[in-house]
Amino acid sequence: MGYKDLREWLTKVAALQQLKKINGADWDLEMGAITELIYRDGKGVPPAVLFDKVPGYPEGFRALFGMTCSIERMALTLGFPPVKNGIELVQTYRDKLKDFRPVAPKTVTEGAIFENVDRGENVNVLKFPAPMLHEDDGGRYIGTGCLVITRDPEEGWVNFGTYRVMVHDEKSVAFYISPGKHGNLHRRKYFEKKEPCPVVVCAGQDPVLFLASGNEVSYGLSEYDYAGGFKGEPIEVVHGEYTGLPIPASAEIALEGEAFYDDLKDEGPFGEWTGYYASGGRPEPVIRVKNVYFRNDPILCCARPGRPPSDYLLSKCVVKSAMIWDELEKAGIPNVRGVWCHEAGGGRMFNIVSIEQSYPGHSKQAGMVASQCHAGAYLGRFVIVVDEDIDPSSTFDVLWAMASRTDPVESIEIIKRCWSGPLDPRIPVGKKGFNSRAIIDACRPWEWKDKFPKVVESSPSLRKKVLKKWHNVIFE
Ligand SMILES: Cc1cc2nc3c(=O)[nH]c(=O)nc-3n(C[C@H](O)[C@H](O)[C@H](O)COP(=O)(O)O)c2cc1C
Ligand SMILES: [Mn+2]
Repeated sequence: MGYKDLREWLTKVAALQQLKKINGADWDLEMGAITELIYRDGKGVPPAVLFDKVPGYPEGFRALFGMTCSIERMALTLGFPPVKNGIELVQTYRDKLKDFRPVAPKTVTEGAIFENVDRGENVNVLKFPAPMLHEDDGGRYIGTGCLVITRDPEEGWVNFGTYRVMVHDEKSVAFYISPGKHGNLHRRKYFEKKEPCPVVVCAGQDPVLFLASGNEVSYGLSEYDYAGGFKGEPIEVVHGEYTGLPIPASAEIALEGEAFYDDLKDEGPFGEWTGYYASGGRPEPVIRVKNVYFRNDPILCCARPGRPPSDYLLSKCVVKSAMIWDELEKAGIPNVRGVWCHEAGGGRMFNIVSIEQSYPGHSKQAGMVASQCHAGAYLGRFVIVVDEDIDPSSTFDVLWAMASRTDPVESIEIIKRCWSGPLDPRIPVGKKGFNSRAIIDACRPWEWKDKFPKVVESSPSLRKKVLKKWHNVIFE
């Protein structure tokens, strides 16, 4: 792999000229708004943004946004050769998943994460510049680009997921995990037995861990093993003193503690990935923090969800696209030519699958599975299936196929009572849980696809001939 830890990774990102350092921005709304402006209004490839000299904090206590949110930074993170565009990155990721071999983590006795340890009375999670990200947030969020690590009390496997973590006070934080997520399933098992749920929030780490954490790795497979498979070597871990949970040895910041079933406090509202404050504020379990570990000059990893595009969405869309493609193939669906989860849908609500139609019902099958497989099921909305001549990552082409190849009464299938959750902006407050899906078959109808009107465009040979003669005039 091309880098050892987040710090080496940052050096490589600086060499790619994709690291922007900003000194003096305030944790209170400025870091968030600056990141939003860069990602929504900036020109060119948006950089990773490293904030330092945060007012009220020692120099060196930094916050990093937009880690993996460019094609080049993703390829670097995943150890891929340079690729041209998003769809090629999806293809490369999917190729990797085809004969994927997870690699279990390796326990080591020392790690940079133990450079500083605060225990008990000395715990103060606000010693890090946790940002107030959006104006209507219920508090400062120390966990957004984070890993929330838990162990299944019955099955023994370790999961981590990116679940938002809000600061209540110096020694307690809230964590919000949507129903059905693995961390939620683990937590429930402790809570049902009225036992404390041990948990570690890792709030700065190798970006490859963040990619594994924020996307749907299969139930029962530890994200450590998954990330190790991408790294091609075991992730080195140390074990927390209080929980025994594995923590990345080179992590920047880790909070260790436990949650109880009846210890709840309001969490949220929080600006969410759909672009809305949908889940509001509601009581959620509190983590009582027992120990804090951090490196010298620690880097807090952040993500700022909000109205798209935002600073982590591209990477989410690429990974989700590859995962859905992989699950389609594993479900036995042949001739998938591409998958793209559009950023406007937050990588979940507007997903496109392109296939080479091979038998009657093929397109419906692809759409149904894409809407219900593990990577595609949570909070989905639309799945659009297109023919192989449509680039699923080209919004224009997808809309053209929808506009011209569908007959709405025949082409749209609705599935009811699917997996959604409190973050769904279209479900009224108090009724959150299920939503419906539209599977839009925007392929030429199978029965007469060969007789479907011919597309009006110059033949490749005519294009080539004309381009050869007129290239300079056309593109001068
Ligand atoms: C930046 C970011 C923030 C996220 N915040 C949350 C969250 O607060 N709660 C949640 O349930 N999922 C959140 N997710 C989605 C989960 O990380 C994702 O569904 C992941 O697959 C969960 O891990 P699991 O599959 O092991 O449950 C977030 C993802 C990202 C990338
Ligand atoms: Mn998981």
